[in-house]
Amino acid sequence: MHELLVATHNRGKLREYRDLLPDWHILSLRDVGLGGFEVVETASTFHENALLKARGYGRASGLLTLADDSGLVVDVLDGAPGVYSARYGGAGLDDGGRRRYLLEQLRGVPLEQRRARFVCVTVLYDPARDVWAQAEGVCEGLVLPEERDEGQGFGYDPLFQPDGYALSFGQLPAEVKHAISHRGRAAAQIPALLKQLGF
Ligand code: ITT
Repeated sequence: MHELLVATHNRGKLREYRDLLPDWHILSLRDVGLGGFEVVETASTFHENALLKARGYGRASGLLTLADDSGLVVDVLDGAPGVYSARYGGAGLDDGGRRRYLLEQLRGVPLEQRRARFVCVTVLYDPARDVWAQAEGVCEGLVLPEERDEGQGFGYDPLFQPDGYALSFGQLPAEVKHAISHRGRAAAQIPALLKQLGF
């Protein structure tokens, strides 16, 4: 089995990549002794931040590395929280606090104006040759007026209802989320990315 470092401090993302890439021996940052190391996301696009993370953690580990930059883009908020999804509402909030903050920003906005999409950019980086390839996945839907959760998912999942479904990502089984999600769609392109990199 080939080894791949999934370079994230987000446990929800790590769990999803373990599901999405069953043929890989997935290593976490903690597994490789980088649990306390953080690449700072200084860029303003998903693509640039994903590349910063893939290169930073790839160089630090010397391993084939996957990094993911993702977030929720809400039309009526001019694209917020977007690349700032992990810091929305200020440092110090947890996932629940960020969801409450988002609901507050959308208070009184009718359902038909709550259009949003999850975006995920995945970068694979090979530090041995300093080469990388990237894929993007998008999932369209809307931000619900209240949380709907059955413990599935993480982050903004209890507030996001994908198009074509009457349940939130916090309620849908993981396999259903993976089949249609931004991350699932980006991960489906990983075989092509590996080919691009000459593996
Ligand atoms: P790493 O940078 O270490 O990977 P992070 O959580 O900071 O971890 P991002 O900068 O990419 O990652 O921020 C992503 C944000 O978007 C974060 O708040 C997530 O909770 C949220 N998010 C991304 N994908 C999601 C998903 O599938 N479901 C719910 N929320 C998601």
